[in-house]
Amino acid sequence: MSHGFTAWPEEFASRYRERGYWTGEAFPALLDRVAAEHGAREAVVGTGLDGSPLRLTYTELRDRALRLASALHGLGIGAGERVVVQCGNHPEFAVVVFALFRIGAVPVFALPAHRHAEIGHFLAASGAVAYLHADEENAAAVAGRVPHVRDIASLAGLPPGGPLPEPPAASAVALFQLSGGSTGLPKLIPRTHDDYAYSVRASAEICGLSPETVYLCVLPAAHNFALSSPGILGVLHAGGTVVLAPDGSPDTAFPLIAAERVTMAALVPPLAQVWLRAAPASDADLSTLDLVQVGGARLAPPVAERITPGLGARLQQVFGMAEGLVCYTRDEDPRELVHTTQGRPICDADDEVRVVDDADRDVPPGTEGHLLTRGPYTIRGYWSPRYGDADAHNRAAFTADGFYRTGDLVRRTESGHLVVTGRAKDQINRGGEKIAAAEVEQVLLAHEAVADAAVVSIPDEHLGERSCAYVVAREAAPVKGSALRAHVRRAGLAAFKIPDKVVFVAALPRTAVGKVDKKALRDRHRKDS
Ligand code: OOB
Repeated sequence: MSHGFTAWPEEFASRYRERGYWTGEAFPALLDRVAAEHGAREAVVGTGLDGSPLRLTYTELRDRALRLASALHGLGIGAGERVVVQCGNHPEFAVVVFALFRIGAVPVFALPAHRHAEIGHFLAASGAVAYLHADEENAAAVAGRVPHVRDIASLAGLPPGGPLPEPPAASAVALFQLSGGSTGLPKLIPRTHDDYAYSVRASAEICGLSPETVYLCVLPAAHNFALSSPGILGVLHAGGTVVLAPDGSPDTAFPLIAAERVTMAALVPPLAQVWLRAAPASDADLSTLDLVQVGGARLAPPVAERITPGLGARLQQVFGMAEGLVCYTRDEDPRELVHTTQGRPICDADDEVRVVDDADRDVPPGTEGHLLTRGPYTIRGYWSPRYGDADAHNRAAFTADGFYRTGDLVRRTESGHLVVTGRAKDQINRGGEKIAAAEVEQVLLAHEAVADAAVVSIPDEHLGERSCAYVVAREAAPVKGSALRAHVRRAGLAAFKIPDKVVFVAALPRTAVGKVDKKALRDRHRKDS
């Protein structure tokens, strides 16, 4: 498992241990600790995979996780082996995750929206031994490609598999998150117990979580924001209650807030706007809601200003990434900063942030530049045993001294807060859902009628950005935009990656060095609309 994993240099690892960020407590020990402390309190609440209400106390969560751990161990799934997990927002999600943690197997967190092309890629790229799913269609499409394809709902029926192995070391890789991607297929992001647990504990503290916290999880549970910032794991660390909602619509979420006396929720900006529009007309009691986190995509300051008056809760902006760095606005920040910045990093002393120009030279505060970062919970390389540490992608995505090139353009205020001003990576942020332009372009180019294609972001009032495919058609084969959209769907990609708009052009604009000029395409869209 260490094969393909880029470790922190020893000098950094020992500093992170000395300073107490890496405590040596792996997630199985965390669950034991909270089960001992808060045993009878409710840990996870929601609709079970069978459609009926399911409420698990800390003791029940621990017991179910241990039972499933034994069963999975009995199937022959062992330490260090990868398991692609795709589960909606159900209490069983937490059971599966802690079961895998306990036997040292490493979940690869697919999102519910992912379809068979993506799942197939995750299975192959991670060398997974199992796919645990809640989606028959995907399962059928990848059947036979891995030893174990199992419906999560059926796991409870597995026989116990004997005594459990030793729990994993905290320095081991605990899980894989997926990159939003900019160069084709999503990359695997290895997160260790030590580094992930630090980000979870520190986030829980920054957000003031306690056993009284009732967290409504409306974003996909497996996404880094909902899982760890502080998310599900942060709330469980603090002894609070996680309420898993199947979706974030006011019709679903507001009654849950009232019934469960929810104190906190995490939203992407488009959802925050939907909640703001729905709140005045709703008769649900939202008065327990105390903290609303908004992140994943740019929150416009005028919307930010409306959160507290409109929802009766404090606002916290969250700017994070699955690769590591997470920034929060703080309670003590002046309102102006909470409304106009995306916060500052978790770790004052050791989240190192550089803002640089195109030649990697630091720019002065207040000037826009590329955000580079390294620190106690930011990876030093994407994972791939096939490429190893010298992988060309890693050489492009990290500096020689280990800073991650986030691809975000930011400006740093004198106070150390970051304002996200743009993006250098070739990605579309569709209301928090990330689309690598190259991944969709490759699928479009595979269509017989397509000679050339470029996917760019276009502004959207509701989602912030949507995707637009500029397509050069082969003359001999006339084709419609709708046919190309259907082609992307048939290729087995998540629905959010289907181009929102298709525009046919005679040729794509090129830069002096012959690359597609995406800025010219975005400018052109602005002029045409
Ligand atoms: C979160 O993680 P990812 O991996 O899905 O996406 C990371 C990217 C960032 O590099 C940035 O481009 C964008 O999403 N982003 C934001 C943002 N938060 C994320 N852009 C502007 N404003 C924000 N507040 O999206 C994520 C992970 C953990 C916590 C929160 C979000």
